[in-house]
Amino acid sequence: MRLLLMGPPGAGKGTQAAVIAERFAVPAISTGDIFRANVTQQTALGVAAQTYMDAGEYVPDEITNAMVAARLAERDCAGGFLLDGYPRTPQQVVELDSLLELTGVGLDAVVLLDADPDELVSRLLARSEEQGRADDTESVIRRRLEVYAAETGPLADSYAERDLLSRVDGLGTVDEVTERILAALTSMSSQRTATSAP
Ligand code: B4P
Repeated sequence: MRLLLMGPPGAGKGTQAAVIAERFAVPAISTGDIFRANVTQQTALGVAAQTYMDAGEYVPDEITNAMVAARLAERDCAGGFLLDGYPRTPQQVVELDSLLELTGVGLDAVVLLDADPDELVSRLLARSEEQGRADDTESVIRRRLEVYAAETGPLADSYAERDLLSRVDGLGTVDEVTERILAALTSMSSQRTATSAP
């Protein structure tokens, strides 16, 4: 299973990625988590990423793409992976396509999780009380939502044109959303089987 999980900040990508990846026994790869781990350890990558993250901006493509290429080359990704929060820009889509082309495999599905902006803001503010993440202040959250709408939202169309996209409502309990994602993946897989049947 090679799966992408997309969606605005707060839609529940990180939460669902852990559950869905476990279900399919593939690694969940969150670019946000990798950046945060590097920021905590103050590596060169973390130092380069921190200013962008704290402001709610995307880390530049060349940094992000190199990091993902290195991660996908690790042995645990050979049988599949779930990418959470990557790609987020057109250049990242191009990079991922060429990485997959090199290995001769394609994506199985792209799940777009969505929820209305008020719900997104309130979830992230609740998280800021629990975890104190530097980018979960209200002004930075609003900026992250703007950046998502301008740069990442439109990418869904290109995956829809390739018949890879499934839109899933991110409102409801975590279990309800998980069930919706699994149902969407099953439905996409049966449609493909029906289409490819002689
Ligand atoms: P991320 O860590 O990916 O941050 P995010 O978009 O806010 O998603 P996150 O996974 O944290 O939130 P989620 O929706 O799961 O990225 C952080 C930063 O890293 C970016 O702003 C950027 O600077 C940089 N970055 C990352 N990837 C990049 C890339 N590809 N290119 C460039 N820069 C990149 O969940 C949010 C909250 O909702 C959680 O607290 C959760 O508990 C709660 N929640 C989840 N499901 C719920 C439900 N059903 N009901 C109620 N609450 C729920």
